[in-house]
Amino acid sequence: MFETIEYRVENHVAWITLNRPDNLNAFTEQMNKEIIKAFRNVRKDEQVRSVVITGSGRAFSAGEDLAGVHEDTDHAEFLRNRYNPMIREMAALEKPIIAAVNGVAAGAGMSLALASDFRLASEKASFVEAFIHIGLVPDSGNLFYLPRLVGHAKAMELAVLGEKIKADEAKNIGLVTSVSPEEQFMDDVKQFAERLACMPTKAIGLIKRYLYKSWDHDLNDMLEYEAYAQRTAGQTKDHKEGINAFFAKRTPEYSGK
Ligand code: T3D
Repeated sequence: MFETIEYRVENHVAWITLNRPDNLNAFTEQMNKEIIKAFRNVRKDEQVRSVVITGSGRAFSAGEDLAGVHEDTDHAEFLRNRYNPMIREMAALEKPIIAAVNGVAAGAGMSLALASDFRLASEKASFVEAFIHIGLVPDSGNLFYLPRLVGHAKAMELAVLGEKIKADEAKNIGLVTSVSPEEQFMDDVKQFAERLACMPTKAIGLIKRYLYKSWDHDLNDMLEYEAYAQRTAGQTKDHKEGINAFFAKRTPEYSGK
């Protein structure tokens, strides 16, 4: 079904693995399309309650496959057709996305990690805003997410200087949630993804939707959005289960409904 990625679902977690290890999982048009299709599968599949995106081999992703970039490439159309739909799909997905950054994340590979809701890093992970080294600007949502994650000054430094940062520094600047030893990394990712998949999925989706809204709305708007979101969350089975479990002094069993 897929040629450039692998897709599987296990314990309510969808695993998307970029699978062009010989090219450091650099993106091709087909890979962009397949990633979008995989995220659509996640959206439609009620069994899936969290999603992990990672890379096979030593890299997370080296960004666009530069073999496919030519002098006459229309860069705007390139982005509009291939990358922007992928980033929009991720932002609109009301389930948590975890980027399991196993190795280098460069260019649009870094953008993919930034557009995820959580970034977990292996000690082998690194991040590089590679665009500047080929005279381009960060794209695929990178200029949107980066300053929001690390602040304007750090975003400027990373994007303009294009220096590679290692996992520990990424943790220090708030880019990643955790750094794991290489041999333990996938177990840690699995545990984290399965933990999220057992949580109240609808509430997580609402949190994601309204955190995005908060970026261009004022306090009054947000108070109203929160009221709406809370009414929606308050009507879920998971809310009832949370209250029942609280009074019964037991661990809640959320169904994601
Ligand atoms: O408008 C548009 O153009 C579309 C939008 C584009 C978005 C973008 O992503 S632009 C940015 C594209 N990405 C890059 O510029 C990154 C280029 N790669 C690197 O800077 C480095 O390779 C890495 C930092 C990612 C990794 O460095 P390192 O030292 O671990 O590996 P390496 O030796 O540089 O690379 C290994 C091989 O992968 C090498 O091939 P070889 O010599 O073994 O045959 C290298 O050429 C190849 N490779 C790495 N990145 C890419 C690539 N081949 C094609 N495309 C790549 N992006």
